[in-house]
Amino acid sequence: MQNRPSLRLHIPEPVARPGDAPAFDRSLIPEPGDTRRPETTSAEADMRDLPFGLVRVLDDSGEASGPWNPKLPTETLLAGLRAMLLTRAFDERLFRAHRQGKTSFYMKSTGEEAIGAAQSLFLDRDDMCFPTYRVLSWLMARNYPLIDLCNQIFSNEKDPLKGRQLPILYSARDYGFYSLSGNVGSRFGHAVGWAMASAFKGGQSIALAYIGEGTTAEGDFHEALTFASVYRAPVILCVTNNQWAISSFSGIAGADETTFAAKALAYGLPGLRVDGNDFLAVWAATEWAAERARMNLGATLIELYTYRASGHSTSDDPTKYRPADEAEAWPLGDPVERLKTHMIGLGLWDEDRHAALQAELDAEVRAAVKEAEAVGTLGKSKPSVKEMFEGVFKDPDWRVVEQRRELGI
Ligand SMILES: Cc1ncc(C[n+]2csc(CCOP(=O)(O)OP(=O)(O)O)c2C)c(N)n1
Repeated sequence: MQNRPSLRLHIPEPVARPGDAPAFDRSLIPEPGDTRRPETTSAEADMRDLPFGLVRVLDDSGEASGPWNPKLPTETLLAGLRAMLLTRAFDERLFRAHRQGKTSFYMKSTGEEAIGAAQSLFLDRDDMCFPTYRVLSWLMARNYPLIDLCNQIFSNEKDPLKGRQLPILYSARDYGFYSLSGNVGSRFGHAVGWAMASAFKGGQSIALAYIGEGTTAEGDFHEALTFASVYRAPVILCVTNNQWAISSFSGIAGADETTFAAKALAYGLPGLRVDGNDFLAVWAATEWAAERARMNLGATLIELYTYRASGHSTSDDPTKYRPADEAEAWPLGDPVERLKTHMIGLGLWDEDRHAALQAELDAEVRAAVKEAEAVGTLGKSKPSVKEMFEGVFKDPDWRVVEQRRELGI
């Protein structure tokens, strides 16, 4: 007994804190071409190495290579670049609108724009995405009206959701964008259930869901994987590993022990680890997983390896918990710059056209913000109170009827 060591807990700590030099482990980043692309019909047991590789297409100089190269046509590359640039322009302007008191809350997706853009452009209109608050680029890629986003962000009379959601928790069924659930883990279960229903009805549509790496520590993640695996649900389950869950680093959710893609192994699902800052790699991995889902081969877990370049939200100050220059040190760069460099390298794009597109998109955002401001910003205009009673209950409860009567509306 006496020779036994005292028991102790292991508390994971990030390698770098404010004031330290940023440090990322490059051993987790193989070169494009190093990670094989198995046939989509392969058995899960024959691809258990994939969760420890990294699907990459673009190298550090912006050249595309390797077995995952989706060889996209020019118009798709352009559509992707446009969606990402529009997301960034919108994020910058609306973040500032929060600082000016025009909205109560905002969240940016800086550094993660390739994910929603590629997946939105790739999937069919009848498929359904169960989003997080950091995939605005999904809506941008499908040309969701900017004015509707702005009206919701300003919580004004024309808010399309009538004040029932937080400013950036959008809902756009016609754009394949399911109502954004503020309870972070729940979307995985919703997506699996939706996919199971699609298969149960003998349909053709598949689902895609996002969860942050921090949220994989919640039970919802594991319940969803169990159902997805057992019933071979046609769903693509994406873990966006952006290194931070507000101020908790990814190690708190288990990143030091294994990869998030490797969580798939315990459920007998294929797991892909993918460079989330590479538009082409995200596209290729999604294509692979979608093909399996459509062939009734079931779900795939995709870890999108990326970095949250901005704060978590307008309520967060990341300089309190991580080095200020950590985003610049992210070894997989910036998704917009990488696609731009790739297109310039192919002779499809140049700096002048890039600057002109940025200016055009910024003007579009400015115009939408102006139009929404004319309706009203936070507190200056509100959805009508009577909206509160409408569209919720098919047969309103007597208390609701009574409350409405008391208000005289
Ligand atoms: C069930 C639940 N618990 C806690 C929260 C508060 N919350 C909102 S975002 C967040 C962090 C999520 O981190 P992660 O899953 O890594 O996603 P990221 O924001 O980094 O994309 C938390 C704890 C919530 N919205 N829902």
